Amino acid sequence: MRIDQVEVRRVTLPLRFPFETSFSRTTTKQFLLVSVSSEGVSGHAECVADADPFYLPETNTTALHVLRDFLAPMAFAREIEHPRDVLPALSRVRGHEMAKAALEMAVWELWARRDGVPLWRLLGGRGGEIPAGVSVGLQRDEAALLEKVEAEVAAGYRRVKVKIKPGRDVALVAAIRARFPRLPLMVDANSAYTLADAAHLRALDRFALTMIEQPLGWDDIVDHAALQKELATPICLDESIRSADDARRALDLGACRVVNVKVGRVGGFAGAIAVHDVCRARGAPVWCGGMLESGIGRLANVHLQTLPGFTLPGDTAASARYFEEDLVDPPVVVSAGGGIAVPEGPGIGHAIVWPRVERATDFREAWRRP
Ligand code: OSB
Ligand code: MG
Repeated sequence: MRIDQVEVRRVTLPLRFPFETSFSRTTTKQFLLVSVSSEGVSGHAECVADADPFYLPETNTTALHVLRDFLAPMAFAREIEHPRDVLPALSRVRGHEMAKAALEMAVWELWARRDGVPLWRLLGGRGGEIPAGVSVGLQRDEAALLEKVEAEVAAGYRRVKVKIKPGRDVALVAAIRARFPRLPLMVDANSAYTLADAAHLRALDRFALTMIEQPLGWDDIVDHAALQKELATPICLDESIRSADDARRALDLGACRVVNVKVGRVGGFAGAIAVHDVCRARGAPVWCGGMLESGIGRLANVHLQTLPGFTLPGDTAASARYFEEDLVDPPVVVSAGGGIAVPEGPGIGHAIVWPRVERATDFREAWRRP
């Protein structure tokens, strides 16, 4: 297959509720939507870069630049035998995993549509249902946090993750645990601590958390290995894992016992499958993270987590938690039992509502194969 055209739109969607982490407070979701076409068939994928470089270094602007000036030309230059060949074909570009992933995932989506199969089939997963977990941002105070957790538990989510940062950690976790003694509960610090906080973080060990996500530096694995020796609670790495090699090094060094897989953070589906395989071979569970995606990226995450190593609920929640109106129809919904149905239709499996995409688009650019 040869790619005829790559089109990028910049899309802005208001979030129903601000999402606050240790590194920022987000009120609108702005992302690039990448579409690739070949012989009249198109595939679509959402880039998980943000407007700012506060989670990882890429931004929507760097992703646009790298896609236009490097990745699209490299992709045009090749005959693609299988979507798994796209990521290796882009390896001359160092880093920029989110930009690579958007292009790569769009090719997988195109391929699945062309073959008339759901993405999960192409990825090697299975149909049915996946368990849903939820990520709760920092709230105004303890009462607001407890109310939020209560609502998510009532909605059926099978595991709750709460964001923490220094000064807003141990006491909040103690309060949630007192109210929900058996809830599968974890915390995510988004790199808000240092190794000097080891004794403080050890205070979390008494709450039977399933894990603590990315407590230390966004690009660190060495300090995490030292911290894991001090903690009974398993460490899960997010930001630090940008390839299967990163996952191998982190697990072999003892820097974590669990890995959060975000397709966009590891260069696309091929990267995500490779991370999954490395972890599975080492007996380490993986789960699928989230980036406040619209339904397009959200459904890609649903398909990914049908692979067998995804043994824990991820951060894939219902569209309605984020958006008044999602870009896909039907939106992603969570059943009373906390399950998300895996689509059976071709590609991501739900229809993209193009008039809504057009209304939310403030910029677009397209490049054709020379
Ligand atoms: O660290 O997992 C994270 C959102 C944006 C950036 C980083 C993270 C998150 C989340 C939200 O935790 C997950 C979601 O609900 O999509
Ligand atoms: Mg995280």
